[in-house]
Parts: sequence; structure tokens; C-alpha cells
Amino acid sequence: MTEHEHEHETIRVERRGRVAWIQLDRPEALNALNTRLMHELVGTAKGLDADDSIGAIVITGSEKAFAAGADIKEMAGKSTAEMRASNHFGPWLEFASVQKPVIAAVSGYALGGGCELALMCDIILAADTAQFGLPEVGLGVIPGIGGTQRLVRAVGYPKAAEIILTGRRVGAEEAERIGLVSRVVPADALLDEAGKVAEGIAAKSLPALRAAKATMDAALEMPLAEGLAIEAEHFTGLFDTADQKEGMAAFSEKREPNFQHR
Ligand code: DAK
Repeated sequence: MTEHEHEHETIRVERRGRVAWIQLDRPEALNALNTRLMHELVGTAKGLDADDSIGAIVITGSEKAFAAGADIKEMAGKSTAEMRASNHFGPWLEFASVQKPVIAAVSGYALGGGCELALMCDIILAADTAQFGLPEVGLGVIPGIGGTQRLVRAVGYPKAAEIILTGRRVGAEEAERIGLVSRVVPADALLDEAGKVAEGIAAKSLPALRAAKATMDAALEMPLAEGLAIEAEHFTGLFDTADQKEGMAAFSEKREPNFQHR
């Protein structure tokens, strides 16, 4: 445990081998993302991103709620000037720029900011009880931490428009069908399954994982030619890593690789 991982009020952090688990823990507010939770979560994720003994991060909530949104009670009385000054965008941008694979294990409500948090993760595993939605227009606002941008990219404009403009909920099966989540699993298997996926990823070469993620990010941001150039750069760059030599030697020697993550 690093210093950052002690004394949290709104999250619990646990390391199991090369996998770090962050559980959102504000049961009294269905894990609504208040300022404190945002800082604890983002600070912890950044600390884990800088720690080479960790290869993958799992974010989860409770059975009832992954997170029911940004904290409505905290925001309700704010003015535009106060919202601007509160700089909520900065920390969430830092969360979204974590370089290691992040898996959201979603059970129950993932609404508003909770849905947006899941969309910032690389892989979303959903319990069959999961309910997604961006209900902000019903509160007189819009999704504010990436929902309008990431949902359109994830599921396409017509589906995203219907979800965002109606504010309706999307159940786990539909979420899988439209490509909002990676996979649905039975609720009682969610954490086991998330653990398996995360351990599988964390056993791979960390430089390769980082490069894969950076290259996929480019696919969302750039014209194809530029994205392909970035892919080529990362691909060739990996040939100076110890892990590339080990990974390819292990293949020839018909054994499992023993990666040093460098
Ligand atoms: N904020 C604050 N408290 C919440 C909350 C939320 N989002 N969601 C639930 N809670 C609290 C409830 O008020 C209740 O507290 P008490 O009344 O017991 O004190 C407790 O959690 C349990 O909730 P319920 O009694 O309502 O539980 P139910 O099972 O009856 O209903 C529910 C569960 C999830 C259907 C319901 O709680 C609900 O509709 N919650 C609100 C969902 C929602 O509208 N979420 C979107 C929030 S808006 C920003 C960027 C982004 C955003 C904001 C700012 N910046 C960049 C600055 C994003 C905005 C949002 O996410």
C-alpha cells in the first residue's frame, strides 16, 4: 500500500497480485460521485498508474449501485461561475488518461456520472442487474464528464441520442447488444469474472498493454493515416523492451513468458 491508499472515506482499495481493486464506498448515497470521492478515486488511480507492480485496475461499486451519478445535492445550489471554478473536468480528464487497463465491474445503477465513469474505463463488465442511463436532461443539465462524447462514439449517434434525449434507463442485455458494455455476466459471478479478466491482462507485458491502449485511443481521436503512424511507432518501439525478447523467446521455447514489464 502506498500512502495515498490509506485514510480514504469514500473508496476502498485492495491489491491482489498485480491487480488493484477500487471499490466506490458511499452506500448512503448509492456511490454518488461527490468532490471527495472524485479526488480519492482519481488520486488513487494515478498512484496505481505510476506503480509498475500493478498491471490492471478494477473499479467496482456495490451490488445495488456502481454509482448513481454525480452528487446532485452537492451541485444543486451552484451557479455557473461556481461550477466553472470547481474544476470538475480536470480530475476526470486525469482519470481518463490513466495508461493502464481499467475495468469497470458494474452492478446495479450506473447513472449519469456513474455511467460516464464506466465509459471512461477500457472494459465494462456488467452484471445482469446493471442499469445504465444518462438522465441529466431530466435534472435541467446535460452529461458533463464525457457522456455526450463517449456514448456517441461507443454506440453511434442514433442510439446515443435516444438514450441521452429521453434520459431512459438501459438494461444490461440491451447495453451489451448496442455495444455500451463489453460483456454481461450473472450478478453473482461479476467480481470473479472481473478478477479473471484483470489477472489475465495484468499477466501480459505492461509496456505492450500501455502501447495497445495509447494506440486504441488514437483510433478515437485521429484520422486513420495518423492513427496508423502512431500504431507503427508504438509497434516498432516495443522491440527494444526486455518483454518483447522474452515473449518471443517463450513462444519458440513453448513455455509461458516471464515478463519483467520493461
Ligand atoms: N446524488 C446525491 N444523492 C443521491 C444520488 C445522486 N446522484 N442518487 C441517490 N442519492 C441518494 C438519495 O438521495 C438517497 O439519500 P437519502 O434520501 O436516503 O438521504 C440515497 O442515495 C438512496 O437513494 P434512493 O432512496 O433514491 O434509492 P432508490 O432505490 O429509491 O432509487 C435511484 C435509486 C438511483 C433510481 C435514485 O436514487 C435516483 O434516481 N438517483 C439519481 C440518479 C441521477 O439522476 N443521476 C444523475 C445525476 S446528474 C459535472 C460533470 C458531470 C455531472 C455533474 C457535474 N461537472 C464537470 C462539474 C453529472 C451529473 C450527474 O451525474
